[in-house]
Amino acid sequence: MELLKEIAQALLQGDDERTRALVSDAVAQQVTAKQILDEGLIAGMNVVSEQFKCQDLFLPDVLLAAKAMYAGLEVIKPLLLKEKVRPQGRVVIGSVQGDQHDIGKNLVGIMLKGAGFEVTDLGNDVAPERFVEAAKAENAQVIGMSALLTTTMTAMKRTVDLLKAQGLAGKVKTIIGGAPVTAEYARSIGADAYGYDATNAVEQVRRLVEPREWPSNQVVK
Ligand code: B1M
Repeated sequence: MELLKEIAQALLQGDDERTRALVSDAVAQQVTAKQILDEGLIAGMNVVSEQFKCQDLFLPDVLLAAKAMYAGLEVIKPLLLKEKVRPQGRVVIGSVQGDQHDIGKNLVGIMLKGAGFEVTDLGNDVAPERFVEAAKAENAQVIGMSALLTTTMTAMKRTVDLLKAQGLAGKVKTIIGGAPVTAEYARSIGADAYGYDATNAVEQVRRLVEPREWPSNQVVK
């Protein structure tokens, strides 16, 4: 759809005002929030990623693109939250230590809230100790960790290990995700689940909090 391509283009140009306006137009034209997200905003961010990788774009351009992404997200957030139902469980989320990327993590938070979960968002650069302390303080069933850098992924293992060391493995479940993260990696560090996108993260968290027993190392893609 032409309008979705225009949204991706506006994001690529780092034009937050135009992104916001085009996303509002799309909403007015009854395009679903999911389609706007997947085929407009995320599609645009994927092109940003490609161009950043081959140095056609530089860090300031990526920052502007992120700002435009947030402008668009602001418009569709109420729609993504609309189906909120009774509380399903409590989840603590954050981007792992050393990681400043928070767009994907925020999307996961929005989708979880939309699905009826109570979410405590610890922000970014979250140390393993903070994840574990917050899960205990909030009585959360699940810790959700996001990482976008291969260098920060290792902090996920440190959180899983810390839970084990405190005898909380299996009581507080873990789900991990982010561009460099895979189901295989989740399995290898003993995380309970892997989410390949924000919608899938909700499905996985639902599995984790279901009253029936799931094997603690179950990773389902
Ligand atoms: Co950076 N960055 N960045 N960046 N950045 C990447 C990740 C990179 C792949 C770009 C590239 O080279 N093509 C590369 C990483 C290379 C690597 O490690 N292999 C990179 C780099 C190198 C860096 C810096 C080191 C650059 C520098 O300073 N020289 C630096 C690091 C800063 C730090 O964190 N310490 C840096 C900085 C930045 C900005 C600040 C400019 C900005 C972030 C702004 C922000 O987040 N507020 C930024 C951006 C925007 C990107 C790219 C272009 C886009 C990321 C994004 O928001 N995507 C990114 C390229 C890429 O990812 N391919 C890149 C959209 C978002 C919706 O997708 O976050 O993947 P994503 O989330 C998805 C899924 O992964 C999943 O659901 C979401 C979709 O529904 N998901 C989960 C995410 N978390 C989940 C958790 C779950 C489940 C699913 O369960 C809990």
